[in-house]
Amino acid sequence: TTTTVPAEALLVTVAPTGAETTKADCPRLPTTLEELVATARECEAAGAAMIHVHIRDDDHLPTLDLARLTDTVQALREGTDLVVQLSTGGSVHDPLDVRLKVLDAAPDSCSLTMGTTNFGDDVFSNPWPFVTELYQLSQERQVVPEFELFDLGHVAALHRLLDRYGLPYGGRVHCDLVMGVPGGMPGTADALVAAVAALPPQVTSWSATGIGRSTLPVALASLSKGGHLRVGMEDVLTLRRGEPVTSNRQLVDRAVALGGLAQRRPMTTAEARALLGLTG
Ligand code: KMH
Ligand code: ZN
Repeated sequence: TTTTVPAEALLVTVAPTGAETTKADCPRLPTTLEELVATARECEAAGAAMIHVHIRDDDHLPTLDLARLTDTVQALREGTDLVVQLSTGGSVHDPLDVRLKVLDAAPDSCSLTMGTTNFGDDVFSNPWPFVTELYQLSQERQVVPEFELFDLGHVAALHRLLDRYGLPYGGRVHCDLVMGVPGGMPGTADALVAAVAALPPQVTSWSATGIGRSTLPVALASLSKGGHLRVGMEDVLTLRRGEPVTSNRQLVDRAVALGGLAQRRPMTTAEARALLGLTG
């Protein structure tokens, strides 16, 4: 049977952990496998259909350890029906060769950032040869990429990639606008409209996330333009000034509520798989 995805269906992706926040600064950040699976289950029940995963080691520090990644994919598949997307971005300190190895953990999807960007005081390195190697590896391994676009230049690079290397595994093209990173495009409705207008014609779906205080303007702009939403403690740690996020579920609940105002209802995991071209 084929699942069709109606326009009112809203993909909510949860990015619960990230690589930047410390457990000491944010004790509620899910950093252990148990915490991650519990968060994933709660967020699925609240309406998320995909999870964007960064993992931590026993000291709660970011890691791309392959055995841990493999266990994580398995645990999330056992505990949830979410589409499992592993980050290939890792942290700004992860070497490119280690980031390529993430695909050995055989996730459903992987993030694929379309260019180098200043990232606060650091540099998030994504040279063109790395982007093309990771892309071709994702095609070989049958992993669906989510193209992460931090800047309008990344949108231009996506045109170039798709024109030269063809469509991703699954035949759909899904991207995520990551806005409001210091060094990337600002988290404003104007920037979102410009980026969406510039997307390549092959793009079949897109979401957006605004970092920090840009989370609400970006979410509202995305809904206005018919886009999907990514939310989570990777991207924002306060619900409003002075009120810390205490669980990823709060952010998924808020995304679902905003979607409801825009007459969008959360997409099922089956619809998310259809959206992304994940058949089996
Ligand atoms: N942690 C950032 C340096 C991704 O997951 O692919 C990169 C990042 C993007 O979060
Ligand atoms: Zn990430």
